[in-house]
Amino acid sequence: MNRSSVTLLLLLLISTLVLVACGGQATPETITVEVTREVEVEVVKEVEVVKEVEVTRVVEVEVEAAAPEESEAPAQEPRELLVLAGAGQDTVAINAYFPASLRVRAGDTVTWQINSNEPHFATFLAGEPPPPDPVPIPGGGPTDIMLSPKASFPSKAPDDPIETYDGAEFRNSGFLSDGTVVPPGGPFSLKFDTPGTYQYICLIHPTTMVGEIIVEEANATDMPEQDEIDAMAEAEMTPLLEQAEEIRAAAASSDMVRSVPGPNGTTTWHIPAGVTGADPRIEIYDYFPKNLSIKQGDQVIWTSTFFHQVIFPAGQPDPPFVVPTEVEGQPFPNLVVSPEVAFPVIPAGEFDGAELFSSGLIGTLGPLPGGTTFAMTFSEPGTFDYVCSTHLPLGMEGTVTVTE
Ligand SMILES: [Cu+2]
Repeated sequence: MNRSSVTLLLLLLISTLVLVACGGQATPETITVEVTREVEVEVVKEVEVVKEVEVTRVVEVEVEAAAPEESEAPAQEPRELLVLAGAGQDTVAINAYFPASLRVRAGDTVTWQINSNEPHFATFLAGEPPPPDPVPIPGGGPTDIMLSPKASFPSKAPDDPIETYDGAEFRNSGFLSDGTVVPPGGPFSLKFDTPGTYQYICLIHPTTMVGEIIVEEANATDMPEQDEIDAMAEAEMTPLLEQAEEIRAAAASSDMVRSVPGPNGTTTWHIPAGVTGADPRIEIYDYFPKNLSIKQGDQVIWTSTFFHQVIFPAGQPDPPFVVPTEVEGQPFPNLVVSPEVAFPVIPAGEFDGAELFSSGLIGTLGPLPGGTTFAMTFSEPGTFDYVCSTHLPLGMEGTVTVTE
């Protein structure tokens, strides 16, 4: 018999004695209530003590049974892991990270390295909206714009140690570039010390180029090593590159040239400036067709899917996309966008080959100064070259041949 049972019995005995002693007199009810209360309080107290003992015992059993190897295992040696940014060369751009999702341990460092002619970013926004890009040049006129410094350059100062990311503060690679489109930049490294899932984006391809780093405990086992990570990257990349070649071949087919009758017996021709695959991570940065033959008086309409231009330099040098411009007291240059690349230049109603025509920036990335399409009517015979200044280094150029 335990303590509470003894106490209960004892107190019940007392209450019985009291009741007996009181007999059928006028006051027994009051006395009974008082005694009963005392009984209840005592019992509850004692039962609680017993329960506590039982709970303690259960916990002890669980701790012994779990034998928690995982939580007591020592932290693993921190590792340095590599993720590739992009794939494809020349006009083929596969805008994705390889692998797109990576599991690491707290303490590991991840490095992003460019793997395509098209540049990319690896940007951890920490809840911020993406920085606007391009932006006005401070103190400049209405056509003075530059690429966003916040986007273009690393969040880390050159001499600072590698940054850590735990979801609290903006971290950015700046341009990861092999130097084809914009000045060389990267690679970019970031250390992860706090378990969690962290998403990141490419600021140039924000809708399709999204990656994640899943950070597990520092002592987690069964994590992919670099050779497995490379195999995952390869398995994700190969089918996209194959599809891209098919898309490029299909878009370049002469069956795909589109035209409709225009006014006064002329023809209106349609040229895609850039093609996006059914998988939107695949972009072909080219004009389809690259070389078009038309008649005097015909119109051509270009439609941009991404971020391009149609620039007929008319004998002038091709305007560069960006001109890095040093600024006194500023550690990085302003990446000034050539005005005739950024904004439409339409000096006449029809193009005769004498003056530069430009669509400015056209496409779906943004609201862009030139909108999404650009139309030109050709009044003189000749063969006229045109370029996308941004993607000319990838091979984005075309010709329009006008006959009488
Ligand atoms: Cu382009």
